[in-house]
Amino acid sequence: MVSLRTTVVLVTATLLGAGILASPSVLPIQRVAAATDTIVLTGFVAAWNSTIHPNPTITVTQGDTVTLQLSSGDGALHRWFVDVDKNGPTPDCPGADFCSNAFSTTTTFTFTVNFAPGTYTYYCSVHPATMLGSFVVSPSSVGGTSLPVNKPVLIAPYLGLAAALAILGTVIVYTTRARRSKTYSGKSTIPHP
Ligand SMILES: [Cu+2]
Repeated sequence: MVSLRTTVVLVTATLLGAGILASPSVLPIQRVAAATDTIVLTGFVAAWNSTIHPNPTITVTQGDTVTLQLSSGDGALHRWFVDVDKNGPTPDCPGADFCSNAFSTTTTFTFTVNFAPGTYTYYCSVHPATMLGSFVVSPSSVGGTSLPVNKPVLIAPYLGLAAALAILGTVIVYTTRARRSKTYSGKSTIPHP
C-alpha cells in the first residue's frame, strides 16, 4: 500500500518536473560575445594549403575576430585578402576588402568580420586564378537565439527540493492531525455528569 506521504511526494515532484519540461525554455543560455577564429593558411602558387582545387572553405560567424596565420610554402610572394565588395580579384585595401601584408615568409593578419552574412571569395592577390576559395560568414546569434538546454540535468535539483518540501508538508499535516486527535480523545475521557 502506498502511503499518503509517498503519494504527496510523488505527485508534487511529478507536477514540478512536468512544469519545467513543458516550459519552452528554462534558463535560456545566450551565445556569448563573438569568438576568435584562428586560421592557418600556407600559400602555394597552385593553391592555399597545397590543396587540389577547390581551396579550403573558411567559415566564420559575423562579429568574430579572425586571425590568419599566413606563411609562404613555396617561397613565392603571396597576399591574402577577402573580397568583401565582391568586385573580383582586385584587392581594395585600404577600403572595403580586408588584406594581409604581402609575405614570402610568414605574417599574421587580424580583422573583425563586420560585414554582412553571406558567401564571399578570398584570394591571393598575386595568384588570384589558382589561390582562391570561399569565405562564408554565418549570421550572428548574439543576443537572440537560445541554445539547446539539457532539461533532465536542470530538473534534478528541483526534484530533490520538491521531495524535501513535500516531506516537510506531510510531516506538518501529520503532526497537526496527531495534536487534534489527542485533544479530541482527551475531551472524550471527561466523564459526563
Ligand atoms: Cu599567391
